[in-house]
Amino acid sequence: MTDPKTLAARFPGDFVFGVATASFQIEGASKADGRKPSIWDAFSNMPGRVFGRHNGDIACDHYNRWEQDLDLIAEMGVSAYRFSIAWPRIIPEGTGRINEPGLDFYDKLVDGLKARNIKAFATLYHWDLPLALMGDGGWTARSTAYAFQRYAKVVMARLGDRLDAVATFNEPWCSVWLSHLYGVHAPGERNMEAALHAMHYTNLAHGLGVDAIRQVAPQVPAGLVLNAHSVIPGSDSAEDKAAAERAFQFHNGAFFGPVFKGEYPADMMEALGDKMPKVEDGDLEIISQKLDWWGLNYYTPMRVSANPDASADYPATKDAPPVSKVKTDIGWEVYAPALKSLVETLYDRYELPVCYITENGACYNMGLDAKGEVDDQPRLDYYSEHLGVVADLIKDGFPMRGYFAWSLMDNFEWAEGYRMRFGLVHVDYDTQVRTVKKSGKWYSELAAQFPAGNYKSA
Ligand code: IFM
Repeated sequence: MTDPKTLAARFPGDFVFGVATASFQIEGASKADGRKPSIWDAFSNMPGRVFGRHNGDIACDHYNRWEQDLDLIAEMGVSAYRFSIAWPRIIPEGTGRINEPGLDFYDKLVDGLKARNIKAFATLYHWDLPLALMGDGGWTARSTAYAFQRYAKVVMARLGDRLDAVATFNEPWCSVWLSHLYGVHAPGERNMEAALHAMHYTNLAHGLGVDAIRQVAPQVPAGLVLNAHSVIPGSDSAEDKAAAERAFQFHNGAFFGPVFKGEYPADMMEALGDKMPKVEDGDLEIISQKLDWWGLNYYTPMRVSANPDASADYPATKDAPPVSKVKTDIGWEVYAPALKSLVETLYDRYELPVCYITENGACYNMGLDAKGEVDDQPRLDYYSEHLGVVADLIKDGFPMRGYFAWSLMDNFEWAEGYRMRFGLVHVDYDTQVRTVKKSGKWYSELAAQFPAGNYKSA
């Protein structure tokens, strides 16, 4: 483990150290003040979709405890908070009526951050699509992209004067492939044609969202958060290397291509183009507007080998075995060098603006010990190792501007329910008591040193 002071010396004084959460994962109060169901309320209440049929009805009760939670961030000395806004609180049916009490909640939250001198990094979409939009096909419908644009305008008109940064989407890979192709996330579809429609309309919604931000609150730096995959071939064979390139195009190129190059990957389109929706004139220009920043969420590498099955869908790959023996409790390989090579590869292939690591962290499920403390040394080691890589990237000249730990506190881990814990802060779901873990204390010692004196502003 690295001493926080030694590590701090490797970051510029204006580097942003923050913590991250998302609305559905922490807020609870799913029926309060005019909120209507999202696709995750429906999905989590269906048998067999989420572990233990856990749902977001109460979660961390953050909707009622937000002041205490912001106090906790401030006490930890953390100076930035990345949170998401729940579309079903703002426009409960997705289109139509605007729900003022929903806007009031985020208004108070942002004021609360400002009062505590904490930077506000908002995400407009972290997967809680208003359920009513499924009537039109959800993300497989072009109309959802325009509904998102209107929602983005409404939010930015109300909060834009106080936000430090805004992202349109969190991890479109999850709300597209994991939700419409692999069936793991809401709405649980397994269909390539549907997934390709969701891909294009999500990309379009991102571009229309950027338009909305620039029209209503042009002073707020606009970005997009991507969980880019560090794709590593399972062997040196030509087949596995080709498989890794296909996987790169499918998992990364499907989003980075249109957003940062104004085009979909050619091989992918050759293989899957007949299942694509119509890409209308002007769509790619809307999608590829210049961004002020981008966010990288990184946890684990993706190792692939070629799938010899001739009938396998593009990208025709199989999982290859992990190299590192260290795994987190959710089963993800711990391998920090992949973060370094991922950033290098992405800056090599695309013209990218400045970067924030908008999520990084580890799942370990240890609870309170007899002394009422949580000794989560493996999480602390994970942070220490990955932050060392971020410092190396800075040393190598990459424009890394900040780092957000995922997550501030244990929360609803999607299909895994509450059994998987990513928090720096432990949550007792019976009592809602928050306990800062050993990793949280360590992170706080590091983060509290920022912003440091004499830093140059961006
Ligand atoms: O909990 C999620 C988060 O919502 C998005 N990024 C990955 C995290 C861990 O799975």
